Parts: sequence; C-alpha cells; structure tokens
Amino acid sequence: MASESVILVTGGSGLVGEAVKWVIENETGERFGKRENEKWIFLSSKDGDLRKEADVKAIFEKYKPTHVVHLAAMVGGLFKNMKYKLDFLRENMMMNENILWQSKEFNVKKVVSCLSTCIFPDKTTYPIDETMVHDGPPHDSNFGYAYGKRMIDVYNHAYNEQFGCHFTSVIPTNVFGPHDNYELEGSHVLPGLTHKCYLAKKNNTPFVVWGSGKPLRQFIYSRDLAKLFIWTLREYEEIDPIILSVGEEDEVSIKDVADGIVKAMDFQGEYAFDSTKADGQYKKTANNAKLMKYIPDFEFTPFDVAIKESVEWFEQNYDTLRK
Ligand code: NAP
Ligand code: GFB
Repeated sequence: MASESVILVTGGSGLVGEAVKWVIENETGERFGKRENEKWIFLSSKDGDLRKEADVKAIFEKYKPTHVVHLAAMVGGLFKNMKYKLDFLRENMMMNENILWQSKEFNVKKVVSCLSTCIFPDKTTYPIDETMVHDGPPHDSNFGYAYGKRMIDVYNHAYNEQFGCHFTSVIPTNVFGPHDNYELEGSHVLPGLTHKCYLAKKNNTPFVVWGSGKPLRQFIYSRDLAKLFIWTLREYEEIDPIILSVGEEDEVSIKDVADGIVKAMDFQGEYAFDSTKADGQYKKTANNAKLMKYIPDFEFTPFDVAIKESVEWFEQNYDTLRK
C-alpha cells in the first residue's frame, strides 16, 4: 500500500475486530503492526446498520475507504444457528450485498471478507481444503449461515470478472479470545463453556457440557487470526479464499476444550455431559497447507496459553462483556 490507506474494518467491535484493533495497536513490527501511511477505522453497528444500503453508502461517503476488512455478520454457535437459519442467511446476505456493492462503487482497492470452516460440505473427504467450498450441501444445523457465507466467494469472482475488483476472502476455523460473545445459549462452545464453568465455580452449581464431548474442532486464537487477516490484506493477492487455521494435528475434542477451561479456571468440581443436546458436525478438519506455503514461519499461540489469556480477560471484564 503506497499512499495513505484508509482501512475500514466492519465488525470492529466484535471478537475478531477487537483482536485486529489490539494487534494494530500493540504490534510494533512492520509485518503486523500499524504502518505510517495507514488509517484504521473500526466500525460497530452504532456507525450504521450494514443491512441498510443507505447506512452503508453514508459510511463509505464519510470514510472513503481504500481497503475494507469485512468482518460484520450475524454470528453464533451451533444452537443459535439451528434456531435462526433464515435470519443468518438473510441478514448476512444483506450486509454482504451492501458492503461489496459500495466497495465497487467507491473503487475500494481490496476487500477481505470472512467465510468459516463450518460452511464446507457435510459429506466430504478429509482434510478439507479451499477447493471444496461448494462441493455439496453444508451440515443441516447451519445451512442458512453457510449458504450466505458461500455467496461471498461467488460474489468475489463475479465482481472480479465483470469489474476487475480485487475482492477476496478468508476461511477461519473456530475462533476464541478476548471480547468474545459469552451468551449461554447463542455463543460458541469455548466462550459458552467458559461462562458456564465460571458460574459453576461461583455458585457451586453443576458444570454441564452439552452433547457427547466427542466432536472434533480446530481453534484459532483471535489475536493469531488478526495477524493473519492483516497479512491477507497486505500480501495475499488471490481472489480464491484461503483457510486461516491451526494444523490438522492441533484438532481437539470438545471434552479437551472443557478440560482446558477447567484447568485455566482452577475449577475443582466435576462436569457432566448432557447428551440430549446436539453434537452438530462431528468434524470439519481443515488443511492449512496453502497458508503455511505462504507464511511458513507463522507461529500460533499454544492452545493452553490462549485459553489462559482468554479466561483471564473474561474474569477481569465480567461486568461489561457480552453475556
Ligand atoms: P461477533 O463477535 O459477533 O461480532 C460481530 C460484529 O458484527 C460486531 O462488531 C457487530 O457490531 C457487527 N454487526 C453485526 N450485525 C451488524 C449490523 N447489522 N450492522 C453493523 N454491524 C453489525 O463476531 P466475530 O466472531 O468477531 O465474527 C467476525 C467474522 O468472523 C464474521 O464474519 C464471522 O462469520 C466470522 N467467523 C467467526 C468465527 C467464530 O468462531 N467466532 C469462526 C469463523 C468465522 P455490534 O458490536 O455493534 O453488534
Ligand atoms: O462452537 P459451537 O457452538 O459450533 O460448538 P460449531 C458446538 C459443539 O460444542 C457441539 C458442543 O458439539 C456442542 O454439543 N458444546 C458443548 C457446546 N457445550 C457447549 C456449549 O455450552 N455451547 C455451545 N455452543 N456448544 C459453528 C457453526 O459450529 O461453528 C457456526 O454453527 C460458526 O456457523 C461456528 O461457523 C464457527 O463449531 O459446531
């Protein structure tokens, strides 16, 4: 990026957006830290409702971004997805339509949008890679969210072919870290279990893990993902998506997650599984070889260190965090 770059981050007040803000403000190196000629703007829904074209147009007129990191979305864990499939599809489609169209209208040089490893085909071979996004229907539990997200990739190729736009996307695996959403019903597993374990310890009540604990997941620490987003914005030139995940060898079970949280919180009690609750996808093992080819020296934060940092943030910010 040569002359002054104005980088608009939608969803700047969320889990991933706050991590990008943290990295830009705390990293000093040239690779991930803020650069001289960059102005970073972090949006929340207070700046405008991205489902509304007029709001998005006003945001672009106000900031005239040269680059966009598009994180804003309706987001949630398995149980919220199962309950609100149309909302996930429709709200995210509206936001994506408005952001990409205004980015084209305002000649934004590059847009990086966000998919998810949970949108891949349910019936698939493993490990999953970037070429498989559209190779079959997603898991039924989140087909609304999944198809909405897949359309970003379709949009990106159509904008590139018709208007030459440089719109691309990344495919993060499950993300966790400070500023997560800790709602007990709608959150993802790691923040949900963090909150449940905290309450069990505080109130001496049972700590219940939903499902069998057997499903497998790869988790990426939000601050590691943030660095990879900044790298993607600056260095990644393809239109095709790129998976941003830890390796297959770092896949853990939901029980491993519960054990990790118990250890980080020094919870002395027992926990039980409520197998009447859904397990969702058994696994969605993603291959990060494409990323490692581009940035072979990238170091992921060890899972237990990342959980410890996240739990400490949770305990220090309990009164004000999303729950
Ligand atoms: P999050 O914590 O729920 O944050 C969502 C962000 O989007 C917030 O800043 C929110 O603003 C904003 N937003 C939502 N609806 C909006 C609207 N109508 N108008 C304007 N802004 C709106 O989500 P996240 O976990 O950071 O997710 C960021 C991106 O990563 C999403 O695209 C998500 O699909 C993707 N992703 C997440 C995960 C994960 O495990 N979390 C995994 C893979 C991919 P307010 O704060 O004002 O509500
Ligand atoms: O993060 P999560 O809700 O979503 O994880 P997915 C669900 C898994 O964790 C299931 C178990 O196996 C649940 O049975 N689990 C155990 C819990 N205790 C809890 C709990 O207290 N809360 C939650 N939420 N789960 C999502 C997609 O799939 O992945 C989204 O539905 C999104 O669209 C996200 O993309 C990244 O990993 O199953």
